Amino acid sequence: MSAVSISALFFGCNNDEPIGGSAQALVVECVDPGGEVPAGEWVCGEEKVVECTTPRGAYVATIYAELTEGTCAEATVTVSEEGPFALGSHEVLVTVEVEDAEAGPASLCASELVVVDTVAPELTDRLPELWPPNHSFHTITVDDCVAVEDACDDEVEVTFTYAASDEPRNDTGDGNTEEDIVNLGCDSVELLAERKGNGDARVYTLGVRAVDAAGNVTEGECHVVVPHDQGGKVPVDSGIAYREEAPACDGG
Ligand SMILES: [Ca+2]
Ligand SMILES: [Ca+2]
Ligand SMILES: [Ca+2]
Repeated sequence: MSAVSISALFFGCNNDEPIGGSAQALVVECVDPGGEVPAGEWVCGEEKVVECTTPRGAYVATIYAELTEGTCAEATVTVSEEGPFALGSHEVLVTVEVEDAEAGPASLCASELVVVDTVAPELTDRLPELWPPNHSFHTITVDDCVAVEDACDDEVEVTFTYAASDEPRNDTGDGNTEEDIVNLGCDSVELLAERKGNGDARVYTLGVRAVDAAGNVTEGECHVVVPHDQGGKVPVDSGIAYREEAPACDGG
């Protein structure tokens, strides 16, 4: 009559820190009174500014803290936070506890750590294709059109700024439609799958603007191609024939 529970087989693997050298906890190195700190290292009491390297912030390896009395051999120093340190300002405190002393841990020093993101997002054109050229509308989102990378922010805001075509609205050999770019919004647009039968492929150009949490902006563009045929002919961007502006977008 014994029931064996196997519900505990799943044990919390929710560690989503990047694997590798950058994901390390902040460690405090004790320095005897009057001792030397390696050049260029962060010393407790000084402010430090670091670049954000993951969506969780920055990792800092070591802070050096100099004792005011006693020796490191008989003291234990600890740091108030191990990181990662999110974008913004942090006060890092170092406390010291001396072996066999009556008193408990005492505050030794404090430093301000400022995590900044100075690098704008990177955009990569995904170059989606519309096929067949049967004069039907396709909804293209910013995600369909462009890939965004930012070391610090994994929720970069990306919006369309304009949409353009390298073929006129209505020309020879492209059917007889007047509206080829419709419902241009902040994050999607509808584009007509058509091209001139006597042309070199239609290339729609979509202006995109990416803004990360720190306010760094990248302006770029991506392209949606309606090939001339499926024979592998390289699509030619013949330059902008006309262009529609996107509405102003919040935060964009
Ligand atoms: Ca950034
Ligand atoms: Ca047309
Ligand atoms: Ca063309």
